[in-house]
Amino acid sequence: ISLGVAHSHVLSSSSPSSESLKKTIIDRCEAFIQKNKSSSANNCQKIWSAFEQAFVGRDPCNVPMEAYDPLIHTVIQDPVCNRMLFWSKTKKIAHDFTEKRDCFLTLEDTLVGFVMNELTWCGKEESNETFTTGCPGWTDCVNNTVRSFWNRASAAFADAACGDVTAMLNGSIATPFSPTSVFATIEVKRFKAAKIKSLSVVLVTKENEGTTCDDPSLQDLQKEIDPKLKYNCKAVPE
Ligand code: AVW
Repeated sequence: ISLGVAHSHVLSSSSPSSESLKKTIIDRCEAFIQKNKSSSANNCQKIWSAFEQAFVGRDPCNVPMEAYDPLIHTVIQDPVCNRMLFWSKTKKIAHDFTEKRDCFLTLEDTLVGFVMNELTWCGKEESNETFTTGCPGWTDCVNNTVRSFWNRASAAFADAACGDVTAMLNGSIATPFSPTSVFATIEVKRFKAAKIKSLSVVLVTKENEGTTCDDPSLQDLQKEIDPKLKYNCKAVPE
């Protein structure tokens, strides 16, 4: 069965210079489709065009997440019920885990997430060019090119969530459910009780230290979700 999953250890992901962003994106897109036959209905050239129109010629601090709607609508992606893994402040450990276990899938294991992972890009007003340096950072302005992309892609990933959903959170920090994270501000808010049966939090902890499943921020998470959705939390040593 083709699972629609690609992992970074099997596919190369070179880092681009400004002229080759297009090449990097198309190469990654084609490599993904090669490995994930269920994605073969996608056209990488069309995906590039839809991506590019979101930010080229725009002030890089004034790209709302909706600018990526055409991109999200262009990508054909099967939902993968029961196997979706959300994460917050656990980027490395969550991806180390999904690399080893083909059953779970993060946003970065889907086509758009895989293609844009770790890239920086932006445009400029009154210019046709694409830049990969000198772009605003994550917190420099709210509607920056890169952050709006991840907000939009995360929204689409959460919209598609179904069955039993898992979230890997960091038990070594004071607030594992951080109210300013993408997980809290975008993803949890989009979880639909009609499609999702349960949310399982995996709280990654250092042996016998850090926060527990009783943490107040996790109680906030429980309050945020629809009461029809089953909630459970398990502390797991790293
Ligand atoms: P995260 P999220 N400066 O670990 O819940 C620079 O907080 O937000 O997890 N880069 C930043 C900043 C910042 N202040 N904040 C976030 N980032 C970037 C998509 C950075 O690349 C997946 F579906 C960091 O590694 C997960 O379920 C990344 O955003 C969820 O959203 C994640 O920050 C993870 O987002």
